[in-house]
Amino acid sequence: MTRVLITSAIPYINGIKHLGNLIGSQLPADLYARYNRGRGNEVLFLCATDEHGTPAELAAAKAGKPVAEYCAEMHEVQAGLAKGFGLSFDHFGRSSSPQNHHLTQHFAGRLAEAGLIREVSEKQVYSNADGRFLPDRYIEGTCPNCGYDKARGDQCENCTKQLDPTDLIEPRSAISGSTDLEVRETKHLYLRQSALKDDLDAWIDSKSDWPVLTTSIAKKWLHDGDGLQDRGITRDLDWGIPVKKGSDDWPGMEGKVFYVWFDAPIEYIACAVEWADANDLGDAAWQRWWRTDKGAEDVRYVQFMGKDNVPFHTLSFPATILGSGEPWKLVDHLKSFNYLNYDGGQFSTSQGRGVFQDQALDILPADYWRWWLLSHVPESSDSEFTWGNFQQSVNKDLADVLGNFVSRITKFCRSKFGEAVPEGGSYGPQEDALIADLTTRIRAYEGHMDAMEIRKAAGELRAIWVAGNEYLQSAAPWSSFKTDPDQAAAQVRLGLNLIRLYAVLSAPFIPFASDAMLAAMQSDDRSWPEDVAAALGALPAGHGFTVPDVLFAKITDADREEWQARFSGSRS
Ligand code: B3M
Ligand code: ZN
Repeated sequence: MTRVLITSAIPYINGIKHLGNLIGSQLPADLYARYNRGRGNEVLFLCATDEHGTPAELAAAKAGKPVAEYCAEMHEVQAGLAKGFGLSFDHFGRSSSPQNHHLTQHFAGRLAEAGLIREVSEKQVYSNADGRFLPDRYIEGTCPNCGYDKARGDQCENCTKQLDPTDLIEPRSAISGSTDLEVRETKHLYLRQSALKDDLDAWIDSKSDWPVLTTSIAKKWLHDGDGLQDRGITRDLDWGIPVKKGSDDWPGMEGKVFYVWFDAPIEYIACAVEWADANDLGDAAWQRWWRTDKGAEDVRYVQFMGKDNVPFHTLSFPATILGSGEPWKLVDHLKSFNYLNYDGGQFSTSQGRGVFQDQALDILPADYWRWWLLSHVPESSDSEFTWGNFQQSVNKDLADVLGNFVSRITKFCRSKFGEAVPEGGSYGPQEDALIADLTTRIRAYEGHMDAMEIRKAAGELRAIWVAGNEYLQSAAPWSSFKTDPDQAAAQVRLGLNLIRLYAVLSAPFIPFASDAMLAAMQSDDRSWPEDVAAALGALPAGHGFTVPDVLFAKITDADREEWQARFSGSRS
């Protein structure tokens, strides 16, 4: 049994996320977690809310709430939506947790001892109109690298370049819009990433199986221009983790906090501690996932994230871990994604453009979204959500192929044999051919899932559903029943067993429908079909079942038109 540690990028606390955010990390991570559990691996799947930094402060100010209160409330909202989408986190933590405060300060202390932190007296943007320094997102301006005019002070989301606020051309305050800005002196801590460049380079070179999207971004920031730059890890903000060296004060750093991108990845570790604490498991329980001196050398650690997060995960966070000199687990595989666009443009949180998670669940069950998003995940390039494509995919794949199969076989059996798996007859050449075909396809499906080739996996799963439909069409038990009821019984028995098999195979993509199918088959046998012939005998003759409610309702043209209009404008 393999042990697999899975983390999804932790979403900012600043409001309800759109579907582009969901498919950019959490949903693929959940797919992989569910698949690995299904294969019998031991999984620890962690996610959290990213609660510090300017995004949290700005959102709380907008909501007119103290930031701690805002974060606590929004964490519950995000946790509820995650549950609604079936995200099967073992723990959904908070980067503002005491555990993360402790660990973040611990790492800073270790890095300081290792000589990897330097104090820099630097010039920072001060807004006269706002009466404060303007770090990160409090400043917007034009990207010096690509010319994008809404670049933020920490990063350009257009070209992914990590920025410092003073790099921006024509900067303005994100609070007041004021351009009455001046530069003042303030002291900050810098992580000497440049001193770790060779270690990072060698580590990335050792990852021959990483997607090109991941390594090319990392290599770019290691080698382009002046190479890897040292990174400011403190900010002049009130809300955040106070700057300390372990548990000691850091002279000259009073009133400052760590930069959100310093503490957010450390939350991946702290989240495991929160999980162990919440379940009273003791330190050994989390250490065996995170400390290579305490058992984590056997763990396979996989991270999921959008492409804009790659530099932080391939350079900054590994620099923190390597620089600590302690035996923490480093990521083994990093799966990154392009962007999902919305109906001819971009999803936009600020403009309320696109479908947000709460709205999505208001109009349709989670599995409809899961299936479309995962089967159209922006893997090798950006992809686009359109209502037409969504309607077609749901109606065809889910309703016509899978839903129809389940409905036909259960209804036919009920009407001719009653609500139990029929006995009589035996599998013949046609069934053997189906089993051989399914065996090939299931092995291919496993290969794609192991490799995290999500679109290919979705395509193979769809082909597995189609194979059952085609079998049913050509076996035609409704005809054979008239001449050879025993043969029809064997065909129906196979069909009912296929429903259970489909439930098991499909669970990572559509867990709610999978549960409904298993419930209808009155089975909780979720064992993975290592041997397909055996799996198709799991429900013996005489085993009871019920005809499930419609698994997937079709999306009508009227629905599609209404939703398209409703979500085109701005969110109210
Ligand atoms: N919160 C950005 C994002 O949600 C950031 C990820 C942190 S991962 C440690 O895309
Ligand atoms: Zn740019």
